[in-house]
Amino acid sequence: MASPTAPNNIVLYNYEFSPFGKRITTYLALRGIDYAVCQQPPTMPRPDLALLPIAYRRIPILALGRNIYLDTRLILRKLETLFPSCPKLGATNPQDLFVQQLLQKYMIEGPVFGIAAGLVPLEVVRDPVFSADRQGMFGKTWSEEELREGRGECLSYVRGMFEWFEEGVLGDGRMWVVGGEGVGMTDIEAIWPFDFLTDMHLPPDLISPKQYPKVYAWLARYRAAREQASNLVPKPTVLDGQAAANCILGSELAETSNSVDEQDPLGLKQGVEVEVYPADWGSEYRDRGRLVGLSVDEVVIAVESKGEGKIWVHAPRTGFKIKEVGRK
Ligand SMILES: N[C@@H](CCC(=O)N[C@@H](CS)C(=O)NCC(=O)O)C(=O)O
Repeated sequence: MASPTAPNNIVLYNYEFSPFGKRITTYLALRGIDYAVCQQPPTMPRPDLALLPIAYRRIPILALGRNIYLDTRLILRKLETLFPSCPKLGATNPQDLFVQQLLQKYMIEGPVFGIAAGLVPLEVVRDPVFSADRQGMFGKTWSEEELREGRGECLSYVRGMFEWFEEGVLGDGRMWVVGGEGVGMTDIEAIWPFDFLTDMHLPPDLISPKQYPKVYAWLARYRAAREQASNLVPKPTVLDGQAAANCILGSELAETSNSVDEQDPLGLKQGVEVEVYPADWGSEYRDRGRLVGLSVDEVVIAVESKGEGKIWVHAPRTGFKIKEVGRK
């Protein structure tokens, strides 16, 4: 039997209820880009990724050929430059693009996910495997008691976000954040915490379609568009870990640009051995390789994959640390 292949050479490592993963699956569906998915458990270990090998523990991760992209900010940026025959979703005029970029920074680089995660149902942290796995994430222990105590503060913050969108950008009755006929990248950047939060048990006397009809209607339009788009494209090809690794290691590098900015304040030279890891959480999971590329907004390292040649791992600069191995 022929070995399975990944449509468009894309393999997405994801788990179904990942709020970040949904940013990518929604984007791919809306653009009609076909891909393969390798489903991951919501907690460590993730042996499928060790086959590559990737140390980074967050989800999602996207492979395009032998290039592996970490973090949805970078994944969306890369995908937006590819597949020119599928209409792109990014804002096109400078003001809208700035709004899109600011929303991304606030929603991902700001406190939003940490606060939203503080509202997960208590059943979730009653699972000892889950709470042990997430120890230390956002400086929390993920005990039931801690979650109960923090709930009021998290709800106040989240209510403020609903209020802000209801009275602010959606206040004039528009359908989408920067206008237009359909979901744009700005909606993808802005909506995912609302999408995540409204799947949890928010108190209906505080946050519901009654208090925030415009936000809920926007979310309903977004979910309907996602559903409709998903029905128009083939279902993603599902690959197990070995098949996914075979597809990736059996392909070529899809991106080979490799310059290191000599002006970069870190003063790193091309070819030095570095570790790349998230700055906020999961920092003990470090990818190590030779520095291939460094720019204001991206770092690229070549990682040796046991007898299978090198893969390139790409990460955004913001939110990631780069350390030269052996340098004090
Ligand atoms: N900034 C990252 C955040 C990714 C992230 O924090 N993912 C979480 C939620 S889906 C996760 O992977 N949690 C599970 C884990 O760390 O193992 C992105 O945009 O991709």
